[in-house]
Amino acid sequence: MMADRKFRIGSDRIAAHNRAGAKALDEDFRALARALKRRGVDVEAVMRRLAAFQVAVPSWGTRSGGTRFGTFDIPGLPRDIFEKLDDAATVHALTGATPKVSLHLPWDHTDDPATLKRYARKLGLGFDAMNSNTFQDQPGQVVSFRHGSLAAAGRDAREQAIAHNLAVIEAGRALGSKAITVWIGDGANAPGQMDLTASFERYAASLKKVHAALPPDWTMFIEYKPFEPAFYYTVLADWGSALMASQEAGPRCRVLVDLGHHLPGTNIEAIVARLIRAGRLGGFHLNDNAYADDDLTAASIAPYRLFRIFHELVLAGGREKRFKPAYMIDQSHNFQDPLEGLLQTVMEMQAIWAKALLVDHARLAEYQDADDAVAAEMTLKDAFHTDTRPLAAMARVVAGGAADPVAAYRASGYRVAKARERG
Ligand code: PSV
Ligand code: MN
Repeated sequence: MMADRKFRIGSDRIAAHNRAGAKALDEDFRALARALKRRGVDVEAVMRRLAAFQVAVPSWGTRSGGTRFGTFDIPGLPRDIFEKLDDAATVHALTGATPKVSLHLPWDHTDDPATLKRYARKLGLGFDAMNSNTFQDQPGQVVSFRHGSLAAAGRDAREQAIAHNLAVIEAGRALGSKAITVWIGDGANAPGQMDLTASFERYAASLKKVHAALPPDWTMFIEYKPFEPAFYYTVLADWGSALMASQEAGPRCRVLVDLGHHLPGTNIEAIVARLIRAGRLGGFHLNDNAYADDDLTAASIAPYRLFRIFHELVLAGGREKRFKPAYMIDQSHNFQDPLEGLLQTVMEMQAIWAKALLVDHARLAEYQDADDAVAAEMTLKDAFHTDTRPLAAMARVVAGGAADPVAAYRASGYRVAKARERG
């Protein structure tokens, strides 16, 4: 691997970008910090907590995503998992907030995990949750998942799906990952096709076997989704089923909330609050949706919804110091350069996390106790309407990233250089 011959966005280039915008950022940051101090905000504490906010990049998010009608690749996309790591490292260099990558097997399979781990370490990256895939058949697969995987009526399919998840855990162990995310597409397209009770029991029993194989310091996440590919009935369709399944599977099985996996109008922050209450919130797949599982860029459609979810998480973090859900991006870029989509997402996330950190909890609680709906809502809105972008930009600069990652990325000519390198 000729790591050093590859084009990279180095710290000198990022520093030059930051120098060019330093005066303007400094002015904006100071003005905002003054206004926030007047509101009683401890700006240093907000900056510390903002700096601690990290999110994992999905390996599959570095390539063009698509729809079931196809993908449209741009020149210079990564060709293998090593090049995907190069791109993930670029996102981290520019944001300072994405030190981990989430892999999906078998898409990212390697016969040589030790080399991959070394390569990642050299890039300053680690591995977040491993994702298994029993929602597609792979070439040469012995039993088809056509009629289901972990919940299949056929024992052979179930055992094969369990074995795949165990293999994913082993692969992740070799890389230093600490979690596995399991999403299944099992379900039915016709009423009567599947026994609703037996299918759930089979799923929970399979999960229990995967849970039993977790290394002691591992967690597993299960991801629910209301429909697609099973349009009439999905075995793990909602958070209630996911909570039940996680409780049956074992103490280290947690529920993962993929923001796109909700029907329009669902109050996701209330789901998040309930899962926290049950001690079963594992983490997030961040993205956005207008209709269904659209995999749009996080906060592109509903930034206020993301803010309300983050607000619940900030509150939970205040109550329980060890509360640490996993944040992972799960989105698919059809029209954008995927790296620009990822950079834009991290910028949005940091700005909205900063807004959530600005909520005046004491005042909010007073208004809630006084049943003052208007004042309570305005307290949330005070935080939401604050333009926190200077805080986020400053946090990135302090972390060695770029004040404006998308602008720095565009100016670097990264994709053109990669098109030349990668063919
Ligand atoms: C399913 O829609 C999902 O959200 C799961 O996380 C998958 O693993 C991922 O998308 C990959 O396409
Ligand atoms: Mn997902």
